[in-house]
Amino acid sequence: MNQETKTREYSAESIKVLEGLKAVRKRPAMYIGDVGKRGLHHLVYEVVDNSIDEAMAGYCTKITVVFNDDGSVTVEDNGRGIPVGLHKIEKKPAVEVVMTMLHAGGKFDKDSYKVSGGLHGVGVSVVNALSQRLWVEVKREGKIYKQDYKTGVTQTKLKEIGKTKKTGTKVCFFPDDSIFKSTHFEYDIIADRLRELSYLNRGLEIVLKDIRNAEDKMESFKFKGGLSDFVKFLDEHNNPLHDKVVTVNKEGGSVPVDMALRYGNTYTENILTFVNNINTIEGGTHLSGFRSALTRAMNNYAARNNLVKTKKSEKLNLSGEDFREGLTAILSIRVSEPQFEGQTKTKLGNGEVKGLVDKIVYEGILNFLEENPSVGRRIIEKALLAARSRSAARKARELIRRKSALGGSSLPGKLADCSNKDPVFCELYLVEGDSAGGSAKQGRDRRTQAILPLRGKVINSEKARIDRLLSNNEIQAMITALGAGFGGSDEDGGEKAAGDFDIEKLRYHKVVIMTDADVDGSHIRTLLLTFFFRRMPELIHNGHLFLALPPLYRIYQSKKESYVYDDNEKDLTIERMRKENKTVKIGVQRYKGLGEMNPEQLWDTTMDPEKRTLLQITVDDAARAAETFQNLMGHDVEARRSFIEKNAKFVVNLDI
Ligand code: 0RA
Repeated sequence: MNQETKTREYSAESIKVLEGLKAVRKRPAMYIGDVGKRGLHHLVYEVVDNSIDEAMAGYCTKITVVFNDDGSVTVEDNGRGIPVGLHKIEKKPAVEVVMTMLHAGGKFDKDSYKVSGGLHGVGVSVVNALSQRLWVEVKREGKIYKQDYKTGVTQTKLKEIGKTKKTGTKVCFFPDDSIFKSTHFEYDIIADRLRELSYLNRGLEIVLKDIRNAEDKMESFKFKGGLSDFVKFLDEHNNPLHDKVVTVNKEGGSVPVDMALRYGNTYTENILTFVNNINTIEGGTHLSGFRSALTRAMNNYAARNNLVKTKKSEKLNLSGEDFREGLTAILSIRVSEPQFEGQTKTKLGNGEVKGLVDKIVYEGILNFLEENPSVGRRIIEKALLAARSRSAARKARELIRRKSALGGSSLPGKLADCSNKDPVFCELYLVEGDSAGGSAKQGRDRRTQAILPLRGKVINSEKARIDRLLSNNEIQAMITALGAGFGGSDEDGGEKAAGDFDIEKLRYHKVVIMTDADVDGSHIRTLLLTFFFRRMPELIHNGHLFLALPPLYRIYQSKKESYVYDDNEKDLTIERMRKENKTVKIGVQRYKGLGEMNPEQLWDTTMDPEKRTLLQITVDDAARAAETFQNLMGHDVEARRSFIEKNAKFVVNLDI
């Protein structure tokens, strides 16, 4: 090849490089997702990822991220430093190639676990292209080197600027405000991700400093326990069932697997999965492998150690679901060529991964349990409880089903049903207490209004396992009266079966909770709402659930009387009556309980469709509502206290 051809080739390459970075500036969203908050913060992740790679390779122990007061961000690591020697093909220092060529990382044999296609791993050159200014400093082979760039374009030669005994890489960049909607970094967003990264990379220290404001802020994340510490961080409020976290760690091999799990005193599961440090929210093949391994390993352990003692009459089958009740688990794996699928590209598609993860986790859990038999025994005991409650729940459900199948005569004895059989016109009043129930039975319109009196406190659905819930008389009576069955396919893992909840079979299109206007009444109301929200959400989502609004006061003056529903209305009414008739001193009766009203009064004030007020229960944000119920009704007393403190000014409405 003569000199001329070489030069031509070289410049052709250079043009390609420039076009590469121009493309990034032209369509930044293609490379970093968007140019909003997410994209901006992604710049930091991108730079940090490179340092994490160096840590994963075993050469870097500390990464520091600084928000500077001039708006720039510095990321520094103590790794080997990006190589500075001339790149054979590009004829430039390797560091310049890394900083200015798209995907140049691939030219080095060190990013086999980098993510292709996903948002991470697009290369630090993308950050360079989207920065007004960026400089890199490399400590290597006894020297300090520096190079400057603007919008990804090299401004200076790689200069030697000093001597050092240390090694490492420091990148400082100013995000381009002509590209990003805002260039303000949020401390908490970055802190959360850096904390997560340090959990995922055991022992790696990540420091975050914010020197933008008068008051500096700094946090250091370093977890000797890695995922084990992560699990403890997540499940600390769950009353752990065992102190020691179950861990599986298999380095090397084609798919390195790191896993930690612990059981707590809850009825839900919380499993987080990561591939190459990326949270795979949609799961995928690694999650399938994990689930199958967990079930097999636990069942195998239980069998080997004779922990499932079944009587002949009681055939207990421990299912995956039983082993996931109360589980907090984190699975982190490395895959060299991950295929990400799904809506948000966070579902791992690599088929071969399932079997590999399954095998490693299966063997790992078995080994761990053999070495920690007390942990093993407790887990199996918990799963047995879960299995019993599942089977008890099935039996309880079948009982209720059988009762309902027998027809009208099987309706609860306490129910005063209505004569109309068209659900559209029918209402079921759930009434607190037998005495109010009695008044309601006498006062109602018996064609369309059915009354079910509930005795005493209703069971707390947030704290009770399903079997206990179903063996509760009041709950049974409600389910039977409603006639729409209970529960569904997800519990038995099968198809929809006879007796599963079916909104089409609902016998009343209005279900009205009618409780006293006192503390007990509001508690019962909350307990009933919790039951419907947790166990019959369709009732709420289809707009069938209501609260009755009984009056708080009766205000009377000779033969005139009126009912008022709050204190403000009371004052206004008294004032009005005073003006109308000055001579007679006015009477005010405070209703504490529904039972204080006679049947006619109850009908007039609370049940007459012409005059009454019903509040329809709606749920706008299911996740928030779930959290609220958990706070109010769950095990965690501290959470309940803090919720009530935070919402103290709304406490009056808490139940509505
Ligand atoms: C390529 C090769 C080597 C290290 C790196 C890149 C490297 C890149 C970054 C980015 C941020 N920090 C980094 N640290 C290292 C290996 C060099 C060798 O063999 O010594």
